[in-house]
Amino acid sequence: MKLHLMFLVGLLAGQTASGGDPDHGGANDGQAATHHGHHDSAHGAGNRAVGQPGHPDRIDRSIAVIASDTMRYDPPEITVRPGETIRFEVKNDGKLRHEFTIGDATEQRTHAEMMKRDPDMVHNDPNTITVEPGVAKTLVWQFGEAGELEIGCHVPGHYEAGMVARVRVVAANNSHQ
Ligand SMILES: [Cu+2]
Repeated sequence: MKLHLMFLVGLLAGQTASGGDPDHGGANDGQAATHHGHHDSAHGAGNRAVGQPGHPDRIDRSIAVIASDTMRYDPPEITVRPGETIRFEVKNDGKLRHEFTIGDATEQRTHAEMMKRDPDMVHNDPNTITVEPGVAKTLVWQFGEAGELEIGCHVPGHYEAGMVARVRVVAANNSHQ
C-alpha cells in the first residue's frame, strides 16, 4: 500500500515537472522526471513561486493600476491565475514618485531594507518599476504558483503607510472565495 502511494506521488511529481508545456511528448517523460529541480536554479528574478518577467507577445490580460499620494494602489486587491501573464499599466496620479514591486512578503521586506540604506536607489530588477509623477509605465509579469503575493511601493515610508496591494494567485475554480 505504501509503495503504491509513493508511485502515485512520483507520477504526480513527474506531471508537474513537465506541466505547462503542451509540446512535451510522451517520449520525453522519462527525461522530464530526471530534470526535477531545474526550476530552482537562481535567475536573479526572484523565486519560481512568484513568477517571472512575462513575454510582451503573450499577454493574457491587462490590468490598469493607479498609484496615488494617499499611499494606495487602485485596485487594492487583484486576483490572477497561476501562470497567467499580466500587463500592468501603472499610472502615477500623484506628485510623488512611486514604485511598483511584485513579490512575496519576504521579498517586500528585503526590498524595504535596501531602500532604507539607499533611499534614492533606482531599481532595474525585472519585478520592479519606478513611476515618476504623472507618468504611466507598464510591467509584464507571468505569475507562478498559487499563493498570496503583494505589490508594494518602497519609496521610503510608503510601504509602511500601507502602500500595498494584495495579489491572490488562485486557480479558476477557487476564485469566488
Ligand atoms: Cu509610493
